[in-house]
Amino acid sequence: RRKGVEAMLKTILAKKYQEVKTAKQRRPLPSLIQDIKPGSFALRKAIKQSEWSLIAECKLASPATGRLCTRYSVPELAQIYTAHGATGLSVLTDSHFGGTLANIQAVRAVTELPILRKDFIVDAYQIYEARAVGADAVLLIAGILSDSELKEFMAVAHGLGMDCLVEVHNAVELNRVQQTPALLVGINNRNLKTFTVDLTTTFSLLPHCDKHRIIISESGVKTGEDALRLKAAGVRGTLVGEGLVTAENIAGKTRE
Ligand code: IGP
Repeated sequence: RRKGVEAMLKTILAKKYQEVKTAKQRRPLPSLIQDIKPGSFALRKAIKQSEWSLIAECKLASPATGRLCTRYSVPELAQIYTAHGATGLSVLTDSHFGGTLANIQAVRAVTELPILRKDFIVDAYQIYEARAVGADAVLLIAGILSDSELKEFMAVAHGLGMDCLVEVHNAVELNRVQQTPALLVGINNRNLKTFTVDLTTTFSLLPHCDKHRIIISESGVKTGEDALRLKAAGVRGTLVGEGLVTAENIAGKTRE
């Protein structure tokens, strides 16, 4: 099983390089840039303003579980999250998670909340693409990027007025990220190579985080109680997908 899941990540990344290549041919960067108005770091502002943040994820499916939500569309989820107090929204744009880039535009049309493009960013082009459709931030996954890529992509995003949520899963990745200007650091409780989820990932890495970084705990948060434990440990917020989209009462769960 382990091999199978690792192969999945490789498959996703291989497809991603192909998609970026095609997108660049269809719309070269100089043309894409003409459409871009810089952002204003909306995600960090929203997180700094709240004592506790919920980044609510519009997640219809995942490779680990298949279909998660059939009751609502992505913009419908965004509307529910917005009406019930989310700080920001994460919109998956990778096809293996039921996502498309157009979902960002659709969400932008129904909410003023900051939007994070959740994808496997492997090329700076995807950051411009994200801003062109109205995203305020991108996810950068330390485990799939080199140090120089991390720094380059952060500089591109910051130049566009966008925030980066820089995702780590272990101490080695955390140390690498803490050599960069990353302000928003996401501790992913899910191992992307095995899909196993354990909140102790956050509790064990937290003491090693610089005081000035804003720490968000990602994945596997299911209950208000989980959130309270994370908050008590010093985390500034959480990023939740499955726990929200599979809740019987999504609005109630968002408020919780
Ligand atoms: C959300 P969960 O367990 O609440 O559905 O997890 C989010 O953290 C997860 O979707 C995620 C992800 C990623 C998806 C974390 N890192 C990288 C795709 C790519």
